[in-house]
Amino acid sequence: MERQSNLADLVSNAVNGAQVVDLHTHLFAPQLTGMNLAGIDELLTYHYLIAEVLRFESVTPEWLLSQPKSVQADLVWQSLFVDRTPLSEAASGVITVLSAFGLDPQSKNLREARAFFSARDPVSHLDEVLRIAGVDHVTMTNDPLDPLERKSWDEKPEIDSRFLSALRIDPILNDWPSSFKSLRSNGYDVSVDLDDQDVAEVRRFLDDWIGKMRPRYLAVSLPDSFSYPEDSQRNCLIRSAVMPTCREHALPFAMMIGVRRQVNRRLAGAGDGVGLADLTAIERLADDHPDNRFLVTTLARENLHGLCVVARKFANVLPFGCWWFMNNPSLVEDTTLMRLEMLGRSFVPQHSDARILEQLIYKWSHARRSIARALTTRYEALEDSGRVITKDDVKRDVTALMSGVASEWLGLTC
Ligand code: RAT
Ligand code: ZN
Repeated sequence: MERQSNLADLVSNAVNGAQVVDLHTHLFAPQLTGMNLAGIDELLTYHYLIAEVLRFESVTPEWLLSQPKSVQADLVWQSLFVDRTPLSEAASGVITVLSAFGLDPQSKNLREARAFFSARDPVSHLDEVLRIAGVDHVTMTNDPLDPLERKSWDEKPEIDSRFLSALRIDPILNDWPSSFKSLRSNGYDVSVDLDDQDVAEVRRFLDDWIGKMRPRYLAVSLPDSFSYPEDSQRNCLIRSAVMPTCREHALPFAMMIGVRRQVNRRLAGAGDGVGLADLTAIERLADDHPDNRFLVTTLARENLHGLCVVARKFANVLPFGCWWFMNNPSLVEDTTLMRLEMLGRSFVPQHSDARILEQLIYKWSHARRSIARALTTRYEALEDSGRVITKDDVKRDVTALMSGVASEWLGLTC
């Protein structure tokens, strides 16, 4: 069959023109003051780049991390962008951002970029970044045990409606013996034992913060060793506090599985690794809780196929994003193609995980390229089988993938 010669263009125009709902970032609404990161020094000291520069420079992590941000950024620029070609995904992302603002990506120093970013008005800069990135909604990661963040929420801010909240509960689920003390100091009558009364208090804590933050989901990142069922404090909390709370408030539970925290402590925020998880935990959890919905992503590439199989068995499991070490164009394309083949369009191909505002620009423009390529491959296979792909087919699928499915799971469409 003769192929519509412009199929690839049709798809890439549709994907590039689609507005995005970003399911997971580390950005904050402007009203949550003191938490927002932006500008060239932040971009260059992103923890992905800190790990990379330490592969080339003979400085110790302790020395590098003790320097002011501007010194760290100068070294990263010199090492990864001037002395070498910025080949890695994280480095090429900075090039995409500079180019988007008409800044010289070949510059020998950061003078021009620093002057540019420091002259920006924060309000119009935010608008422009969202416009260039084509992002409608940005989901934050909100930690009620972070003192700075708690203070902001307690002031009852009127949050910019483009920002959605997500209640992140890592410390509670991953380290109860320490986090119970934080809950106690916030007025919850809990003990290290985690008895019935403690669980009731955790539920009160979650209810209170759901009331304050109005989150779109509850979230946790989990180690590769995560297992369910299991006799552990984490599982007791998931079963007796998280599941009923999510049901009561009609919220999904997002699980990001496979991180091995601090495999190299000397690298601090850049020191986390990856491990292969056992996905029978998700099967059992989804089976035991048919009335709960689970947003799931895994960090190990080898887990992504298994996750598709789990999602085929459990409609209450939604695979999302190519998380962190998976966020590389080749892996995003590969993963998206596999998910299309196994799940149709019932998944969310990517989230940005942006920590620095301008990263939205590169994370989304790069993801769009990979998603468009994967979708084109699927359409070509369909055309080879005899189905004609129309402009309307493309628009409908692209809208679902870039915003529709995420909107539905985030409750934006009700
Ligand atoms: O991608 C990242 O920036 C990681 O450091 C993590 O923040 C990860 O995305 C997470 O949410 O735990
Ligand atoms: Zn993240």
